[in-house]
Amino acid sequence: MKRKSFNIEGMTCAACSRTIERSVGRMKGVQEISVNLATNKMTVSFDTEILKKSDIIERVEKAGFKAKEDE
Ligand code: 9UX
Repeated sequence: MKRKSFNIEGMTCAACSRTIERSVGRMKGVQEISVNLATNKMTVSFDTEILKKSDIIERVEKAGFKAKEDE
């Protein structure tokens, strides 16, 4: 299990952050997710044997937002 932070672009309301939480939260291998609308941060705990960071980023982008890994 790994915990990673991402920067999200394109969120303008609380429904946006909930959309991402729901969408990423449904992915197999995701244990915990939270999205902070105010800071544009997403934190995800996930099983590295099932998911890669790029899978998560892809999912966010399919939902209509931009995601970048935080350094
Ligand atoms: Mo409401 Mo957030 O349309 O994009 S969900 S602003």
